[in-house]
Amino acid sequence: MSQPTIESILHENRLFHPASEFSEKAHIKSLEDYQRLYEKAKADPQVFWADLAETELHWFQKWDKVLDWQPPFAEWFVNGKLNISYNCLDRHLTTWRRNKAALIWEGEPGDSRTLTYAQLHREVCQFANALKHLGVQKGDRVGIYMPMIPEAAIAMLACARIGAAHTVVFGGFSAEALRDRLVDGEAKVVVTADGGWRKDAIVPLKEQVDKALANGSVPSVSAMIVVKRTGQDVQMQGDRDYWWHELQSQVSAHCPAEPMDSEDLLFILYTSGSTGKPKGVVHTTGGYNLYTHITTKWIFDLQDTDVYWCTADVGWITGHSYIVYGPLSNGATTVMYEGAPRASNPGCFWDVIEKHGVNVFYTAPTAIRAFIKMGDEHPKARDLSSLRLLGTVGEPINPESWIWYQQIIGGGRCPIVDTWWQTETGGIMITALPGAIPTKPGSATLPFPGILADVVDLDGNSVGANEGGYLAVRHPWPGMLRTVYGDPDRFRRTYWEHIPPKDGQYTYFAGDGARRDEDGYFWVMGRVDDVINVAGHRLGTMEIESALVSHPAVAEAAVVGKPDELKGQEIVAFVTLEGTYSSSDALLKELKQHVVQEIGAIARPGEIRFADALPKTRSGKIMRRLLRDLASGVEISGDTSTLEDRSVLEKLRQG
Ligand code: 6R9
Repeated sequence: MSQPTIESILHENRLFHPASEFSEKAHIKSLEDYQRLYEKAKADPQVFWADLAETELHWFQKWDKVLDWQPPFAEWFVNGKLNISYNCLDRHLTTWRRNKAALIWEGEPGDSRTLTYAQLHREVCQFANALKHLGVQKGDRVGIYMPMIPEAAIAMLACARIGAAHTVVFGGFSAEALRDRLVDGEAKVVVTADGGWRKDAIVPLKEQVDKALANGSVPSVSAMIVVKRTGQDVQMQGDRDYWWHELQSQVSAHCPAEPMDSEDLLFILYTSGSTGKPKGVVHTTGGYNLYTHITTKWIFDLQDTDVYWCTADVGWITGHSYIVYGPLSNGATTVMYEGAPRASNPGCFWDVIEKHGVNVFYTAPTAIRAFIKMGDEHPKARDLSSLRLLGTVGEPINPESWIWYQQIIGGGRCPIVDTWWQTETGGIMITALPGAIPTKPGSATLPFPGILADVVDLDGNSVGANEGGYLAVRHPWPGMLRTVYGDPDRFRRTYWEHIPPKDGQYTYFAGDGARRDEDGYFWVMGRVDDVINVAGHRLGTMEIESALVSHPAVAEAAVVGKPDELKGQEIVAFVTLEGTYSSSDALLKELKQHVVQEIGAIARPGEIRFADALPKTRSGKIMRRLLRDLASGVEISGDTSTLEDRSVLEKLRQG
């Protein structure tokens, strides 16, 4: 008998076709075009990727071998030489793009800057020389702990230019979280700022780095570089700390890009497990450059006149792949915004879209739900007519939020790409191609060409249509993580052994529950760790939450299981309400009944708790394991360093 999988209970039947005006101009124009690409890639992945590597990137030296697969370790474009900073900058300088805006930046207080490709190139070359001046060499690691300012991207590109690996730590993480990551990555230099703006307050970044480095606790770090952003007082330590602008003024703007081996380390990015220390996800140069380049081009359908905006933070993989590397490799104009959705300015995102005429907009369900809660009057008061394409990432998007995004932000005319991927995958894996693939609200739709995604049971067998199971990938792809930094065993255990290898065939285990419908569309049902087992039925979180969110009173919902003597587990739902509703017993009953109506009695929450806010990670994912402990009345265990706002948990505790 095969292992238990996950049951699917919610069905969504709406289907949206791309408009023909959109498809005609798109890179991939029809479902047939997509299918042709998909079949070609499936028949011979190596030829598919090699053709793209040849036409889309600049190589100093061509590879000898496309893929060397010693499962679970992959090498792509073996012995090829390239530099991702060259592909993102230098190659555009000999074209008309030289004076095109590469980066448009908006600060939270309303200041802004635009850097052309020529200007960005100059800044990057100078900072690369500054790093060299401080002794950074090819193969070293550099920590980046920055607000969302252009210098964050400049520092990343400068590291890549000289062959130093960066490890970006989200600017909202604590000094302890920063220290752990710097120690694990053995960083030689840390780049930071005096402070950064976040939700109308200044985050004292330099002070946090001082704490992280106190008492020699990170022996590898010999220098810190500080950008003056907020102008607040900071303590510069004479033999260790340098001002960014002073270094920049002392060095030359000439710095050729170092030819890197395709498999040289590009960056480490830490992703938190629910327990234990964070994993340093390792990405290398050639495969990552190609994968982020081509996914950006086809999924965001970038045209040369587009202004493209991804609202992620550079401390998250989405910022790495889809603010910095993917867009710049394509010669696009990428917007970077320092602010976050906040009550003091409920129209902040829409202002940026109007001001810069943003055409392609990529954000997260958590932001969409926050804006729904703030009210339609804010987007409606702005001119959003420049938008032609919308994207979402980070969590499953509830169908009702999808519809709001499509109607209120997209004016009913913009396709939505719901992009499923992970830090580990480097780039987007399952998504619509906007001119080609019809969309269904809540489904990430189909795999990107070259990605052999599947839904399997724990023996590795594909499950049938509409049966729930585990999201998995059957063949290596160029953007995949290469290992966990310093811990190849953990890499093997975490990703390649949940589904036992069979006859030398390794299957990548993503840790998400999913189903494929009769059209082959993927529906992600949430993290496998969050599955709730009610009387033998294994239920994903996404569907029950979506049923709750489809009630007009509900802004956000998170469901978890709590131990129950009879049923094994009982469903507990945490719910935040739309602005105009308030909690009552009648509403509570109504919500339970609503879930029963939408998906059936099996999913009826035993308990519903109203909350002001839900605990989330810095990238906006709901941290259900904390709610699970709360609901079960046990001490909260596991890592909480990635929690965005501790007071949310405190409030929930006090009930
Ligand atoms: C890019 C990113 C990865 C996890 C992933 C899944 C969830 C991301 C999603 C989605 C449903 C989508 N996830 N995108 N779930 N639909 N479109 O978010 O990376 O921070 O590593 O998180 O996020 O659970 O496994 P990361």
